[in-house]
Amino acid sequence: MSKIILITGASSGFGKAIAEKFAAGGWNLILTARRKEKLEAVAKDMEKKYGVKTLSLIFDVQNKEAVFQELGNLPTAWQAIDILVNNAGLALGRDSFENANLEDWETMIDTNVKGLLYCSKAVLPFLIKQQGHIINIGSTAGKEVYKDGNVYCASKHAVDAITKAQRIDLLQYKIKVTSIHPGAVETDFSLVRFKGDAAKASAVYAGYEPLKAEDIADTAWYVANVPKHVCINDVVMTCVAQANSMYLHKDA
Ligand code: NDP
Ligand code: 8X3
Repeated sequence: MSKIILITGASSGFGKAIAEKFAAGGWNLILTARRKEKLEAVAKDMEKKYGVKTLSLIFDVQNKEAVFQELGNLPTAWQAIDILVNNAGLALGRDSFENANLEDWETMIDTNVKGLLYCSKAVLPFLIKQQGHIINIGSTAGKEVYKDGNVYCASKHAVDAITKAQRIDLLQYKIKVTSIHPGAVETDFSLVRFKGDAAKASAVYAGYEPLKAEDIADTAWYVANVPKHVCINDVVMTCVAQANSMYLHKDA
């Protein structure tokens, strides 16, 4: 029987690339996001290209009731989840502490931190049965704080801490817990961060070759396919132009 991966935030970027990587490997997919049309297009494409089964669930990870309703009551055939990828997340704004918008802060905390907690908790009974694997998508922003990154960085530091806590608390169930912390990757991330300002978003990736969503998918595939007794705890990955959150070399 095919394995099952549940990927949050699968309508674009890393989530979509991870869906394709695992579908190509024959895995069935549970895909979640808020944008129904985009998510269902990804699901259809995966079914058509790779002949895998998909289940698309439309909800906002910030909505506790919706998360538990959708993930806590999965159809029986979809409950045997082998991997949960907590990927749904975003940055909003890049402003100094005194200028930053409170609603942006709340949305980042509610999505990146509380959403990840709700999704993990909702599917934990299934993961325990399956001796499954949780892969949390952090960021280099979760390793070092950078100027004007305040609450986005804090939310990703929380992802790092939650990953460590899950690994400790879930040892008894033989659940693997891995975090992947990428540096700059060209996706819709900056477009969302800068609220649709395409010029500002593309400037983030100018003058160097950033990572691609497929690089993150390859890493997720790697950490998911090591031998049963091995758990990759923590992966920090950047493009060659980047050393960490602070040091990025752009060609003139
Ligand atoms: P994208 O904007 O392309 O993808 C974000 C995904 O998250 C979308 O599928 C979006 O779906 C989903 N999402 C966002 N908010 C919610 C919500 N409230 N409820 C449900 N789904 C939600 O960006 P990336 O692929 O780049 O980002 C994926 C993850 O990677 C994020 O956690 C981000 O912080 C992290 N990251 C990104 C880096 C980068 O440079 N790109 C580097 C390091 C980490 P929808 O809008 O349809 O709900
Ligand atoms: C996304 C990468 O550098 O914008 O997490 O924080 S960065």
